[in-house]
Amino acid sequence: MKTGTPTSITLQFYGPVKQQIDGDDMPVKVYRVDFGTGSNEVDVTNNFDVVMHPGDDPRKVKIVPDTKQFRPKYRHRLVPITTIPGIGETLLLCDDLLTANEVPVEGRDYWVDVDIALSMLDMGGNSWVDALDLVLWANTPEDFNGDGNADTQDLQLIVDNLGQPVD
Ligand SMILES: [Ca+2]
Ligand SMILES: [Ca+2]
Repeated sequence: MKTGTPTSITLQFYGPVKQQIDGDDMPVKVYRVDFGTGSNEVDVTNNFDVVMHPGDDPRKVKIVPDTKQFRPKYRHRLVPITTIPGIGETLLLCDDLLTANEVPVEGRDYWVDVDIALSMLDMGGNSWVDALDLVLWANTPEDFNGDGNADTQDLQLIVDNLGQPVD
């Protein structure tokens, strides 16, 4: 899946799911890896919160940024915890089963590429990434890729997308 900067990512399972322990513990791990190379994996689970059953759908688990956003220009790997977790972690289990045994959800990874939302780069708001946006950035640098610094990496994102229309 490729998308602009998402405000949340919702996983939908085949059947109802539940956390082993109710609470704010994350039953899904979130890792961030470099776009392209897929290397330098970092566990960023602590940057996110979980919302179980958004929209009252028992099959859904929503991952919402807490302190940080889904960082643009990174690939995110979401992994439901299906084996005995560490301290403070909780398994993601199937719910409403016809057996008394607890069964973890199927173990699989979900990959999400987070791209820059071009609308972020269109600082002038004329629906194009253009030279005006370079000028505006130079006057008021913005941090597009969410690394905490407004620097030449962010300026380069405008340069890389010059001439692109904004939806
Ligand atoms: Ca513009
Ligand atoms: Ca930046």
